[in-house]
Amino acid sequence: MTTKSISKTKLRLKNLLKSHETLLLQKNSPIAKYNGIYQRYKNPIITADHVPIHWRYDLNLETNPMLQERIGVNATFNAGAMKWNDSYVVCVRVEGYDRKSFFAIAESPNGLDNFRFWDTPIALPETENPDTNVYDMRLIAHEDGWIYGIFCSERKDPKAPKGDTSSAVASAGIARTKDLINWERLPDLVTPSDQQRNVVLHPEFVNGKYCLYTRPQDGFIETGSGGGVGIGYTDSMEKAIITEETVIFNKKYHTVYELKNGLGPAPIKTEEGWLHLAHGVRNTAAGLRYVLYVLMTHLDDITKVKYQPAGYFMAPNDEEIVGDVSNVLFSNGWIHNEEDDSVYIYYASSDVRMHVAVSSIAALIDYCKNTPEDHYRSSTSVQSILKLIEHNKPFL
Ligand code: M1P
Repeated sequence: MTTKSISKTKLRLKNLLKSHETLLLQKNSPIAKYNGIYQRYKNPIITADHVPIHWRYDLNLETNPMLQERIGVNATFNAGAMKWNDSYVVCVRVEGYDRKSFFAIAESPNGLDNFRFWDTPIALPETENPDTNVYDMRLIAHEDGWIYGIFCSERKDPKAPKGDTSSAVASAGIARTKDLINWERLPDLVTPSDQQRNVVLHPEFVNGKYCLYTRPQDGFIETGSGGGVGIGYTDSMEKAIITEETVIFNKKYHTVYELKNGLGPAPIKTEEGWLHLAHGVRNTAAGLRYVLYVLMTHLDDITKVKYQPAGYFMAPNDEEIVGDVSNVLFSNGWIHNEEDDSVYIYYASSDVRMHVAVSSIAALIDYCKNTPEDHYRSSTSVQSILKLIEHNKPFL
């Protein structure tokens, strides 16, 4: 290397570090459009470019004279979330160029911008049956005092015929921590279903048992005769076994959750009921479309839906529509700020980047109680509009 090229590389490194810092310090702001329910923000809060430079580059110009990126990051999405010592943390699914996902915590002082990854990604212990891929961790601060991370653990299907390099088995992996740094891996959840994804732990004991929301499925992608959001109970998380799984939120013909659905983050307790955020999937000529929807269950019977507004709560918008898996919104993290009752909804678009939208408990309760339900026919949808028009007559 000539002296000229070395100084050019040093300048490239300086600029790389500078532009990374500028990205991390970028302020976020609300977009102009507001529907009275939630406020979207302009910038994605975390992208692949937010991942620390020293996780991707060898910074020693003697061993990396061309300053090549050694380990590429493809996407940062589907993050669990929680409040942590007055700041906001998200447990991000970071996916490398090699298609493997892992988890990493990023922290922000205000939950809206300046998210910065902690020093190192999470070194998640494996079980004796190593995961090929892990993703979509829900963070749940359970009343037993542990923070649980429930995630999808994917392994090649041992029953796949020779030459089938795609068939996989999804199970619910379980880990727990007290500091979000040191994680204890527990055995995967055992359920009556062949496969599980989108499993969520209810934050409180129910009749002295741990309660898990499940998503039974027959195959890896298709839920098949399974599907819907199920519920089951276990005495212990150290050996979590559900023997009976009951579907409580069904998939249904001609809805936004016709093909499949799955719970997002752990529900939030309000005076009116448990607020749930879920994703619904339907098929289109352009492929699957994932949207977010909201529902509320009863405080005294968490298996019963109290309110379920018709249709979607959020759908992919403008630039959110395009990505590795286009037309997807997915959320597995939200934070309730008890001080002002705001709710920060962390969602990913098209399996690529993370965003935030801000709502409040009052707005979500109002949305649940006052948005008409789906009565499953065009004619009943028109009836809902006619009722609103009639109600509005004195105000026109
Ligand atoms: O690609 C969209 C989503 O697909 C899966 O979700 P589900 O199991 O509900 O179909 C998951 O792989 C998720 O990570 C992904 O965002």
